[in-house]
Amino acid sequence: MKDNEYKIMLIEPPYYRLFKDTYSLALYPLSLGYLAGTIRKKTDWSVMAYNAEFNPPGEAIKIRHLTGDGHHHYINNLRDPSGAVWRDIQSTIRDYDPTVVGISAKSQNFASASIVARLVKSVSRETTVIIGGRNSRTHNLKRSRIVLFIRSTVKKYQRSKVRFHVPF
Ligand code: B12
Repeated sequence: MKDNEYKIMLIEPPYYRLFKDTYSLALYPLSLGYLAGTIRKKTDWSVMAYNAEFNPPGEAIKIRHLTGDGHHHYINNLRDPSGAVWRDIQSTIRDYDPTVVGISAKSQNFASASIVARLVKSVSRETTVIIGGRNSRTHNLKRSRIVLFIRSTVKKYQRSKVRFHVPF
């Protein structure tokens, strides 16, 4: 870790983008906005909110694609973490070089969130990974070696005054 330089990267994992690289969430993820705002207000950490579900130019999502070829793309992307979408995400993580990564997990993107966590660890094993969000508790994260819960992270980085309100 670099001296006195704490950086947190908040990631919205890809979901529709795994069906087709030009499918996109062309919106600022509200969860990351709230978290980034709180971190900026209460700490001196640098924060980057990274919407990995966004990849311009976007195009309208077609149900026919989601249930046809798109579904195969989705499955293949989950099976092969060396695909273009993952390489793009990995290089963004590498460029920012975060101390901590927070990943926002929902039911639909949980498998993707797990791959993103592994990508973080492939860039640097030193980086702490936190998974939070709507559905982070319904999966058995305790057994996962890549995940440290927010509580232990807050303890570890207590001097940075990071505080999150997560209902564990
Ligand atoms: C707005 C919304 C959308 C918007 C998003 C707009 C945007 N700019 O972000 C749109 C319309 C795009 C959308 C789409 C979808 N959505 Co939606 N959406 C919502 C909704 C109504 C609010 C989410 C929100 O922004 N809340 C406000 C933020 C501030 O709260 P939050 O996300 O919960 O985040 C807080 C905590 O969870 C936590 N947190 C979140 N991430 C992290 C990460 C870390 C590290 C930590 C520590 C904490 C943390 O801290 C945040 C701040 O307090 C919820 C229902 C709800 N009432 O929550 C459904 C919901 C999240 N959506 C859902 C679904 C299924 C979808 C779609 C798959 C629907 C579809 N079939 O297409 C798509 C997926 C899109 C995608 N690309 O991934 C489900 C997810 C199911 C689940 N339990 O996980 C929900 C819960 C609705 C439901 N009850 O079914 N959605």
